[in-house]
Amino acid sequence: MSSEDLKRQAAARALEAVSDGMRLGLGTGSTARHFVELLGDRVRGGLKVICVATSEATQAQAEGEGIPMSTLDETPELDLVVDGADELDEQLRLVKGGGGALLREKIVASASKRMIVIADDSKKVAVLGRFPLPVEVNPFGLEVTRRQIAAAAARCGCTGELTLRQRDGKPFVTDGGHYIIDCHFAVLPQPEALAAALVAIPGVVEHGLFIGLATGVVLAAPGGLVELGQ
Ligand code: ABF
Repeated sequence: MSSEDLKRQAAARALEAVSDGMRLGLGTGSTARHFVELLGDRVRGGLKVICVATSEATQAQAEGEGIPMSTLDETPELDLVVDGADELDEQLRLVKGGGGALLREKIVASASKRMIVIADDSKKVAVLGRFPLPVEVNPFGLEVTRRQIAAAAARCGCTGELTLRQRDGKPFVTDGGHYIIDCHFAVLPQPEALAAALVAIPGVVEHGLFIGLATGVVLAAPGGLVELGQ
């Protein structure tokens, strides 16, 4: 079974948690893309949902599927958000932001009663950090912020290269107009402490550590589905 097959299997399982009248957050990334496609099929079959996207890319995809869309201002309370992740551990702590949508993803997740993460089983790790931690930063004072991230991370036992994410030879710019610094720490020994230290930095807008937000995980492995939480 290919990686895409596994992602689709996880997405299909998460779709079983969706019922008529739900207010949904729609995630970003290739796994969430499968979920939006499958949700579109159900909507065309008569399922009644109202959805909020976590990125302009997902907004466009959902509109193309004919899924009724809203905004967080119109629909500030969601029943469920289904999203991908770059890494997750046994405690359902996540690293997200590889797709650059971490800020809206975290805002949408914070507005939702439940968050189901869908992924292939390669995303589950014993210790977070193998995936470079994305930190969304304001472009103003970038070098100051970069140094402050490095110092704060060092106080939390993290060291490694901090790289400004590029696209087509220019800094990658998020939907929110910010830059992303990818932190190659290899391991995150104290995720909670690191999360708190990063948000205290003035130039940091948000970071890719999602702690206490995921309520369930559906992992697809060649041997079948593994579900954690709810
Ligand atoms: C998004 O899903 C991002 O936060 C994360 O980087 C990505 C995972 O992408 P994929 O499902 O393509 O592996 O939520």
